Amino acid sequence: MKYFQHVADLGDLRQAVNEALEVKANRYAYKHLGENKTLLMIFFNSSLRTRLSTQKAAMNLGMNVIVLDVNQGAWKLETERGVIMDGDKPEHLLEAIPVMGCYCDVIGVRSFARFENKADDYEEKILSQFIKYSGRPVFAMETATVHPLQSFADLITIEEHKTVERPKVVLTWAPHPKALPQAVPNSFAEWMNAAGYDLVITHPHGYELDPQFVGNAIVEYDQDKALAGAHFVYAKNWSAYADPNYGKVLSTDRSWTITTEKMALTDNGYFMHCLPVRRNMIVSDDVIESDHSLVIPEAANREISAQVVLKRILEGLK
Ligand code: AN0
Ligand code: CP
Repeated sequence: MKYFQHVADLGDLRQAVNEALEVKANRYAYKHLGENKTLLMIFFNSSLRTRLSTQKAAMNLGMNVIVLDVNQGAWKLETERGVIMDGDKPEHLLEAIPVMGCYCDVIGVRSFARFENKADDYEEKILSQFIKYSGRPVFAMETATVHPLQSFADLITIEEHKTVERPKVVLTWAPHPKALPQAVPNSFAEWMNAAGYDLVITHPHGYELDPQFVGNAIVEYDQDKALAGAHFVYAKNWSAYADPNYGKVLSTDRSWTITTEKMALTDNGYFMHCLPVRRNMIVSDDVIESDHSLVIPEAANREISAQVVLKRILEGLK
């Protein structure tokens, strides 16, 4: 594997989940695979889980790791070609990327949607330049439109907890004070569709996601109806995708917050969220602290999803 952005990059998904469960049972079995190989993780945005879990995964494989926070200590980067660089940005991405490629064997990129230009975001302008100019395998650590390491970890978590072959999984929008990307819900929908689960997406009018990610999911605007009989409830806020409101907050309606009353509508369902989460906006204290909350197992599985991805990339280098 050379690039990791979409579920299809893994090939057979059943096989990938089995590989994840094997890695989880014996995570040091490949500790020589990454010897003398260097992972460079580039962060244009903040992170707790992605940074720690991906570094841990790389260390399990024997890799060396370099982490760069672009906004802390590096030169401020210009990303537009053709700009007269007489402003506050001393370096251009077009030099920075090949330079970064000189010092590593694999690159992970975190670069959120900027909400300045929908086409730039949905064409993955930043990630695609890393793919084009770094000369290295590149994987997404949440880019403008996707967060595949998270969705892979979520899939592993569901596989570990499901009690029926084809669970009902509900992706629900929940309120948040600031505009957040669509990357997490986009990928979650993509991966749940690929897994063949019974996927229902619920959100207020105006929060429709890009149809290429919604796929075969049922969209239900009544959250209570959507939650009925759910085995897994995946809450997440996102900003509007549809024009002319791209990147805007259209609602902060707290009747969409996941509470004990909402969870009572489900079939003894589990609560899921990628974290970080704002308590009592997205989810009540009681629900996130309940024995049916999977937020910590999901975070733990980030190490596993990253390790499978890095393992496959390293195998591709040989
Ligand atoms: C980010 C988001 O919603 O995409 C990262 C989630 C993993 N969340 C925030 O910026 C709070
Ligand atoms: N879930 C997730 O990716 O968390 P971080 O933003 O902390 O990496």
